[in-house]
Amino acid sequence: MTSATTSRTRPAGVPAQRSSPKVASLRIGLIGTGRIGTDHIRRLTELTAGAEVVAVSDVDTDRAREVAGGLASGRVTAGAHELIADDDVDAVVVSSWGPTHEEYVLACIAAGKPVFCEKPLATTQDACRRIVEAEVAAARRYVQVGYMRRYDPSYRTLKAVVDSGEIGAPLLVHSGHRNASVPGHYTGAMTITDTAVHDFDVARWLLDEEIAAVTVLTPKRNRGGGGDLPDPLLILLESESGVLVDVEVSVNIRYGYDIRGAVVRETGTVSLADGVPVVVRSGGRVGGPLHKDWQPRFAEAYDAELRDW
Ligand code: NAD
Ligand code: ISE
Repeated sequence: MTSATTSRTRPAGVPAQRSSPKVASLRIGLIGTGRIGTDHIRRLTELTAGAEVVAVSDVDTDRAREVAGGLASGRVTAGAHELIADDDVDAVVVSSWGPTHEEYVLACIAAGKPVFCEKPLATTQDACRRIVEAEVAAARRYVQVGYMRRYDPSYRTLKAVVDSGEIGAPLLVHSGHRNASVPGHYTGAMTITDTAVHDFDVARWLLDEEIAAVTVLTPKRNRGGGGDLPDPLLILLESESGVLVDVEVSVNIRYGYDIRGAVVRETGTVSLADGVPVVVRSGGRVGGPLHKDWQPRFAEAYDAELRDW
């Protein structure tokens, strides 16, 4: 296999890998060394026992080289398929752009390698189905999708109350997904495939049932947002048993990153606490700092999901 050994200069933001010898580490290859990919490398190298990142790949080869330079023994492979086929790679993280996921996840299943795939699993229904069918045909669980909300302490507490049955059966779920802004390459379709997918996953997980019907409403557009983006969106999901889930997606709301969740049940409600880490009372006002984006809001959840994988 062709590989390019890289400079050992560690760029800003790329962690130093522990150099102490490890016993029987899982050797991980990572495809897509962008924002979350780099953060996952930090998690795997600094926070996850028994894991080692040994190879990386990215179409932006300069970026991949820069990231590999910060790893104790990581290298850049000639391409993503070479990384998946590499005998020194036991398992793969796919953190490249959504439309690339299907090809890489299918290749991992074909190679018999477990894969942690960032959401979305794929960007079309047919592509997702092909992956599910390939995994079923392989008769083994190979794929975990990066739905980190399932590992978030506040969502887990919400689910524990739902599961306890304490306040009756669920009737309605309210889900609010507000992003301060989104990157320039973000498209209208991504409001569903990149953002609302988290709310769809949470609905299925909280209710423990499938979604039977979906309606997407496009209200008056946010004038301050990104050009033609349908922003905000209101999505109505209907579960098999008739629970209604409303999802507000806002992708340019500017005031901060604000994730909301509430379940209305027969004799009470349960909600995520208001998304501020601390409450400040000052100058005749009460409030607090909001997270600026998903990275700090779900930091603990990302750590926990990778450890679990
Ligand atoms: P990013 O643009 O910072 O990084 C993506 C990287 O993928 C880039 O370096 C790009 O060069 C690389 N890439 C593109 N096409 C490729 C290909 N064919 N082969 C190899 N590399 C390729 O984006 P990001 O924010 O890090 O997002 C990456 C993925 O992670 C997306 O699927 C996104 O939805 C997901 N994500 C999930 C969360 C979450 O909360 N779970 C948060 C952010 C991003
Ligand atoms: C991003 O890719 C994520 O997954 C974040 O969790 C989400 O809030 C954001 O909308 C996506 O673009």
